[in-house]
Amino acid sequence: MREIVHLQFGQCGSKIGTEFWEGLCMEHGIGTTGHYEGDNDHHLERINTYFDNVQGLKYVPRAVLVDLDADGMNFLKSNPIGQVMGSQNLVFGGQKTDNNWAKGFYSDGAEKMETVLNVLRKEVERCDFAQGFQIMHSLGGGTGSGMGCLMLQKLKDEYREKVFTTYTVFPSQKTTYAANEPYNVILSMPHLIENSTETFCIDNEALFNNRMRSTESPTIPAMNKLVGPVMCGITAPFRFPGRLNANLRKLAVNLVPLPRLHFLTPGYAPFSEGETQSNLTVSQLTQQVLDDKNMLVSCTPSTGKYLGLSAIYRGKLSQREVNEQMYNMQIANSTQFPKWIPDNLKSSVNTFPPNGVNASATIIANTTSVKELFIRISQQVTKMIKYGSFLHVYKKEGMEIKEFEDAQNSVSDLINEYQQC
Ligand SMILES: Nc1nc2c(ncn2[C@@H]2O[C@H](COP(=O)(O)OP(=O)(O)O)[C@@H](O)[C@H]2O)c(=O)[nH]1
Ligand SMILES: [Mg+2]
Repeated sequence: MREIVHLQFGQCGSKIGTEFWEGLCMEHGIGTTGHYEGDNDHHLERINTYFDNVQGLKYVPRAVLVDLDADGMNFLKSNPIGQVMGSQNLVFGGQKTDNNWAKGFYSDGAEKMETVLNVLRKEVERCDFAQGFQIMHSLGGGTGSGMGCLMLQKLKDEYREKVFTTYTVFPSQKTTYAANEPYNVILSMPHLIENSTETFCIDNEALFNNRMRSTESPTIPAMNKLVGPVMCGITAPFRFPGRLNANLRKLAVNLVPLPRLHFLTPGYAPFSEGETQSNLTVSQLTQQVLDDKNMLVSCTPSTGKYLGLSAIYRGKLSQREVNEQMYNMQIANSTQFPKWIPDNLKSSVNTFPPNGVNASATIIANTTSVKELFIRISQQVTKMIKYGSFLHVYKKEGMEIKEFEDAQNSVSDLINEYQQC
């Protein structure tokens, strides 16, 4: 069995991690005590990808949960998923990272890293053959961003041949937001560019805009509810039988033709529940899932190019119909598919349905229009650096302005590389 080891960092990591594990427990018939309560052979066939079976009795998420302050722990305690988690895999501290990347990367986070690595090594040793790691975190704060990046570096040093995946939340000025967040993002980016194999981008701006269409004041918990089904959709091929993206490595082969350009934009349909959304046809799902409004990044793939595109349909749908829809879509949008990457559109049907609806579609797009996200962040940083605002917070931790400039240059290079495709 090729296992995946999950790590989550900081407040946002804890919260989207909870959405992920709740979704997985439901889809695999695991109850709040960790016991199997389902009645479908597919539930357990590949459950070892994400769960350890403890003495044939219980299923425990292969997850390491880290936070430098008490936020993550408090949230976990207040949530039924907390009971399913292995208690020896929780690493929580009493510090505050004050939304400061330097504290996560250089000081408080670095001090806790050996403890985290010890927990992690035990998890890896328990695996038959771990295929790789997934990190869930945000880039706006201090723990998820700074310590998440340090973790990625340590993983790469120690487990060179594995696949490193991140589910990365980018901040938006439309949601809870501290003024220095763009700095934390920009400082993280060189690490993600160099050390992540595939990064699933989750942009709070897109989540906010999506929720704005159904409510006047979207809340973070409501936004998080959008993320759970998407992560379940992305990982469904790792967990249930199917033809596409059967593991992390194959996903990278299908979607990442140039190693640095691995910032993937997920899309999903249907985002809303209810009778009319529960039984969508292949044609309706295809139309919705490729709509710019259904993307988890605030960008316009309809004007960009696809370096790769995977479409994962779930439910009792016809593979033939999916192939036809995808073929027609590619013909109609041929300018979006560069000729130098043949065969870069892949689709498959996983007959096992998702939670709550009879059918869904998830896309993972390696679209050049993701550069719009990096341009947005980079422009915010440029303005701040010009006036030197908040830099003293980082200087106090021993950082120098050069590190900010290097990070900005690295993001500019990335934007240029997307532009040249
Ligand atoms: N989508 C989403 N964003 C969050 C959540 N919690 C915090 N954030 C965002 O993450 C950033 C703050 O990072 P946080 O995770 O609180 O910091 P950390 O605990 O130091 O890693 C801000 O941009 C918040 O808007 C969450 O539950 N969901
Ligand atoms: Mg925190």
